[in-house]
Amino acid sequence: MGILNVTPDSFSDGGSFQEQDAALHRVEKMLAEGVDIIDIGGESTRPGAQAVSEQAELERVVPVIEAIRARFAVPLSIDTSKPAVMQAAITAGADLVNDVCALQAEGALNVCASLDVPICLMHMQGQPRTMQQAPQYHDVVQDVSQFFAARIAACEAAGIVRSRLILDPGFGFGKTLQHNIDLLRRLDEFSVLGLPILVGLSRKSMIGAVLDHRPVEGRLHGSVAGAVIAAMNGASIVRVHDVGATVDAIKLVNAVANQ
Ligand code: 9MG
Repeated sequence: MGILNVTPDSFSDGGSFQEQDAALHRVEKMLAEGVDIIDIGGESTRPGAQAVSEQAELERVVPVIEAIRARFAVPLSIDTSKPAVMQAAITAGADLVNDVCALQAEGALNVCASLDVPICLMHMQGQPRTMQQAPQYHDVVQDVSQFFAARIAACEAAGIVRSRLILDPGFGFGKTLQHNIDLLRRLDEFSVLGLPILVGLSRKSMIGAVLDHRPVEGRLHGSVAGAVIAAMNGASIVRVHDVGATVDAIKLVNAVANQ
């Protein structure tokens, strides 16, 4: 899964021709590098990020989804927690909902029940603005598993069949470095839930922390290593910035796994 952030340039509030053109070029590059799914987001979920209004998010993502859909057949994922954005993005041609809030926003379960697409439920402790202040778990893998079980039950109660769900432990979302490492090492423990696992580690601060506080531009090799470990420990989807390097690495994982 390749990441496409649709955040405004300094001259507009989103949706300008230049931004759309840049997005299409990035999609072309990711396709040439072998991407399988493109995840489109109009609101940053980084620690401390500012919230974006529903209207602004719609204006950023919908024209980009329409433009990509008109030119390319690649599956598109919408990275949002807002029910109205989920609905509009799927109508515009997106194929999957990626929700870092696991459909906990008011109305999200009902909207998704009415949409016939897969949904990624991500675990987060706290809220993006404050989540890294003091994350605490009894046992991070057990606690995240319990969260998944509760969200799967909420989805089923709302009429979303289990087979539509993808689970994501949410690396960096209310986790210390040790929590992230424990999740990556023990990722295979989530396989008992019988659903595909999505992992996003690309360029995250846990990679920088392991590499002696390496800035984001220097995290390519660490990110690829993280994707390889995730794939070897059961991830079906890895969400990345650097598609070409990751595709090569995952081909090796698959060649060994399929022997
Ligand atoms: C939007 N976003 C940022 N990081 C992410 C992650 O790790 N997983 C998913 N599913 N989405 C993410």
